Parts: sequence; C-alpha cells; structure tokens
Amino acid sequence: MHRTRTTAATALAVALAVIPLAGMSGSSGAAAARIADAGDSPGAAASVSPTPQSVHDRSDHVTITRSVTVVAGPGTDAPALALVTRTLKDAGARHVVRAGRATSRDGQLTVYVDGAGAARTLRELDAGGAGGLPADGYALAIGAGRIALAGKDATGTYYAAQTLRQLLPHSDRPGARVRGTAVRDWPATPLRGVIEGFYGTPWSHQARLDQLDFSAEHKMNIYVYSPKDDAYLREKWRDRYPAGRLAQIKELVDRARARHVEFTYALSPGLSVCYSSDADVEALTAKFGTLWDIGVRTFAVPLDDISYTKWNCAADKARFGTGGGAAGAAQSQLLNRVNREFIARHRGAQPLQMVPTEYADLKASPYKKALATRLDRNVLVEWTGVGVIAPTISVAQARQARDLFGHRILLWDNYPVNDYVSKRLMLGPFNGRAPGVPGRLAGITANPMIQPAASELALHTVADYVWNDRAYDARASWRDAIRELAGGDARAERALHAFADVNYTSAINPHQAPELAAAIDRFREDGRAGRLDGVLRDLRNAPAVLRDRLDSRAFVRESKPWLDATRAWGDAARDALRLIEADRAGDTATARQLRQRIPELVKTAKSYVYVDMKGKRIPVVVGDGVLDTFVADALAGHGASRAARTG
Ligand code: 14T
Repeated sequence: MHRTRTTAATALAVALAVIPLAGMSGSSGAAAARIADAGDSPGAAASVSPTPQSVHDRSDHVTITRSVTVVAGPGTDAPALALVTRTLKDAGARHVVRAGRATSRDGQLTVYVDGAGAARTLRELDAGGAGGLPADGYALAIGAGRIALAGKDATGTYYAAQTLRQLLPHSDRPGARVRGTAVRDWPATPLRGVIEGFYGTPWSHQARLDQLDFSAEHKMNIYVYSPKDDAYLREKWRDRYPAGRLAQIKELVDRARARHVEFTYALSPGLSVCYSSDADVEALTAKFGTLWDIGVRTFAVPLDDISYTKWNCAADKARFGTGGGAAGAAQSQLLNRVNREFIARHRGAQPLQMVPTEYADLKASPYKKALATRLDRNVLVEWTGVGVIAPTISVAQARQARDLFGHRILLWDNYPVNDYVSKRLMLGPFNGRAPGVPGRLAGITANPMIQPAASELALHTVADYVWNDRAYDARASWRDAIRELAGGDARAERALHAFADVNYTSAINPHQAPELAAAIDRFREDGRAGRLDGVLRDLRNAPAVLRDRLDSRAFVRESKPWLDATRAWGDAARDALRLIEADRAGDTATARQLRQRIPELVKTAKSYVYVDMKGKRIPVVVGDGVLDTFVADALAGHGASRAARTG
C-alpha cells in the first residue's frame, strides 16, 4: 500500500475510470418502500428519515394544545427532553411544563418520556415497550390525547425525540392536529456515522460542529476524527496539542456527547513508530490520555497508507523479522499494549478500533493471519470492502472479512470521498451495498468529501441505508435528501435536483447525469427541442436559484466552481440545441453564428477550477460525458450537414 499519495491517487483514479462497474440498484417505487412493515399506509411515517423499521398509522388524531405537560423521570436523557420541548414549541405549544406525573387537565396534551407513564401509554396505543429492542431502539406513539416516547437506552430516547421532531408540524399557534401513529424502530447496525478520513483540506471547526448536528438528526452515532492532513494525527503524532487546538477538540467532544454521537479520536503513528519501543507505546497512550481528559471515550489506531515492508527502527527487524506476517505481529503487539494498558484501564472506554495496512481486499495473507491470531479479540478492524472505493459490497464479502481478519468489522466506506478525484462533487446516493450487510458488521462509517456541506446529500442516503437497509431505496432516499437540504423551498429543490443530477457519478454510481441523459435520449427519439430546451434552461438557471434561495450558504460556497461550470455548460448546451435546430431548418446564417460562438462557451465551461490546499488548480467537471458529448455531437452534426450541402 505504500505509494506516494499523488501517484497512488492517480493510479486509483485511472483504475476507477476503466473498471466496468456492476449494475446497481436504482429502482424507484418510492412511497411504498418507505414503510418497512407490510400493510401500512404511507401516513405520518413518510416524513420520517431514516425510514423506521415499523410504523402503524392510527385513525385518531392528537391536537397540540396551548399548554403541554411533559412527564419524565429524573433520569431521562436531558438532550432528548430539550428536543421534545423545542419540538412542541415549534408545533405551536406556548407553554411546555415538566411534571413528575400526569396532571390530567381536560383536553390538554400530555407527553410521556420514558418511565411508567410512557410504558403504559405505549402499551395502550399498541406500540409495545422499548425493552426488547436492540441498542439505540425506541418506541413512540401518538394517539388518544397523548404522546409517549421510550428508548431502549438514552440514545434510543433521543432518537424517539428526533422522530417526533419529524412527525410534528411547524406552527406558530396551538391547535395543529397530528395523525395518530405507533412506531417501533431500531438500527440495522450498532455504529453508524462519518469518518473524516480523507486527504486534503481538513474540515473547519464549524463544519465539524454542523456535521455533529446533522448526524444526530439522521440517527448516526459516531464521528471519527481522522483527517489525513492534520499533522498532529500523523507526522507529529507524538506531540501534544497546543492549548487552543485541544480546546477546540473539547468543544467537538462536548457537542458530540450532547448529540449522542461517539467522538472517536484516531491517531496514526505508522509513519515513524517503532513497534517494539516502550517509549512509543508510552507516547501513544500519553497522547490518548490528553484526549481522555477532555472527555474522549473512543479511540482508534489507523495503520493505513503506510509501509509495512520497511521498519522505522532496527529493533523491529531484530524482534519481528520481515514480511507481512512480521508486520501483523508487530502491529498486534503495539495495539494489544494500547488495549491492555490504556483502554482496559480506563472505565467507560469503548472498544479500540484499528485500520489494518491491508484494508481493501479479501485475499488470505500472512499479515491478516497474524492479526486474526494475535490481535486482542475485542478490537474492531476497519475494512473498505473490496477495492479502496468498493463498487459493490455483498453479504458474503462482509462475512468473509469477518472470518479472514478474525475480528468484528467496521466498514470504512469510501463514499462520497472525492480526495482522489477532486475535480468532482459526488452528489449521488449511496449505492451498491446489499441488504443484509449492516447486520454482519460492527458498523459503517462513511468517508465524506472535502466539501462538508455538499457531503450532506450523500450522507443523508448513507444514514438511511445504515439504519434500515431492507427498506433502502437509493433514488427515493436521494430525492428525500434533496428535499431536506432545500428546506421546503420548491424552487430550490428543483434547482438542487438538476445540479445534483449533473454531479451524480462516482465509482458506485456509474451513470453520470441520469436524468439529463434521459432527456437528451428522448429528444433524439422524438425531436422535441422545446422540451429539452426547458430542461437545459432549468439546469442553466439552477446555480442562480441556489445562490438566491438555498439556506445552506456553505453548500453554495463550497460548490462555487461547479455552480459556475453548470451555468456555463447550460449556455453551451442550449446553443448546441439551437444549432441542431438551425441546421434542421436550413437556417445557415444562424447556424454559422452559433457554430462560431459555441467553442468559446465550452472553453469558459472548462475554465473553472477547484484550488486544493497546496494551491493546485484543478479544472472541475459537471455532467461529463453527457453535456460535453451533446455539444460535441451538435458541432460534429453541423460539420456533417455542411459537408452534405456543399458536397
Ligand atoms: F484506511 C482506509 F480505509 C482508507 O481508505 N485510507 C485512505 C483514505 O484516507 C482516503 O481518503 C481514501 C480515498 O482516497 O483511500 C485511502 O487512501 C488511498 C488509497 C489508495 F488506493 C491512498 C492512495 C491509494 F492509492
């Protein structure tokens, strides 16, 4: 795996461009698939994302009254209660009063959160209890003048509150009616989240805070802090943080805790570590200690993208020998010491995570054998699937990874990460991961794009899949993600849809701009230029609409070169369409004029660049293979028709 980053990245990019990719799910059947339980009608649940495991709509309604009583025990999760209160106020309640037990004032809404009251209400409304559910599970019921929420654990209660947030309407006055419903819900896999694990400009502090909020809203419970270009995590792994940096990390840790997200600190010593050195074990655990002190409880030691054939000290060669088996033994020894001398001695520490140096295949090897036999059982091993950017992941592969590494597997999914193709935004959905995969894993973490806000579209779909893989429908989830990011603004939603369509392709979504491509195909069949022009005009105007109307200013900022390129390609494509029409009508003057100016428009469209952290200017692409091809075909067709005329 040890290659220099640029060559390796280029090799990877080339490989991805030529490997034919297996067909991926893309069926629509939206609404029906959103309800996991057979026999349910799409009612309230249609607005809940990730799709709940089980929803039964009731025939009754509940009214949000002016004053609402919240009945909760003293041990109830504080963030959950705060969210319930805010949700009720957003739904029109003026006063939300906490009480130890119900004070049944006629007609007034009571909300039970955990405890005996919630258990009784859930039973009466056929939602069952939360007791038998997996970790992070919850039950929620709305009906008979009451609302009840109960979690299997504190996170479950918090997720019940998140679901309530999606079920209640927004209103500035009391009186809103809410459809009765009974929800039982739980995740498909224990760990679900984001690993900031890419090369290039690390996310800003604000972006990380926003990401923690986003994760919580999407029932994701882990954030792994592992940016490759934060020197304190790799080159300077032994060094302590300056106070200011540590204070920032603490702010993330606190935010994560309040959102029921496990902040995971990943330290990568592989560039310089001496595995047999007591001093290096000491340095590693001392660094972890400084993070423990600010509240971190989950730790990882990634050993990816390092050499495991060259030791960093002579002692390792003497102690372990050479070859993959020796590397596996050395790494296991280091990790076991961290596990036994740090993790095991800190009460409340979560299982240690590691990334093996062979993380992207399923070939039996002396290295994997060494990890399987020597690494402490309770360490989680990360794996990317077959291929660094796995086009597909099957249940059989997940099972094989578990067997081969001999440990529980945490999937490090390299989607939507774009560090190896930074000319591209990846706005398509999570795809190609089979139903049943999450159930075989300790969890799934997705490596996002360098652009944090733009990553939210793909991450929304990741969150859907990892919570309820059986109900997952990539296209439906993608539309849902667009709707959410557009924040209820129909014009922004349409614009975002058009923009995401021309930024759709990746290793897991082989077709670029599927909707635009279909519109062009249709035009080739029926010759209806007006309709295609409407599509191109909407695309051309989408950047302006997004700049005007999208709430997420970060999305607009990060997408700037792609927005610019989209508008310019829209102009070029519309002129190309006019050229086709002029040729067809025999309007040679117009055709000649268009023919002359289109190359200039194409040049402009290709001129927009993403500037990376080293100042490198990388021309961006949008709708590549579709927009450029359409324009080129129009020019070629014009040449051909001229030749035929003058021929
Ligand atoms: F550890 C991993 F699981 C992993 O994926 N490591 C890196 C990751 O930081 C990076 O964001 C990702 C996508 O580029 O790929 C891994 O890095 C690579 C992979 C290669 F195949 C770097 C160079 C390669 F040639």
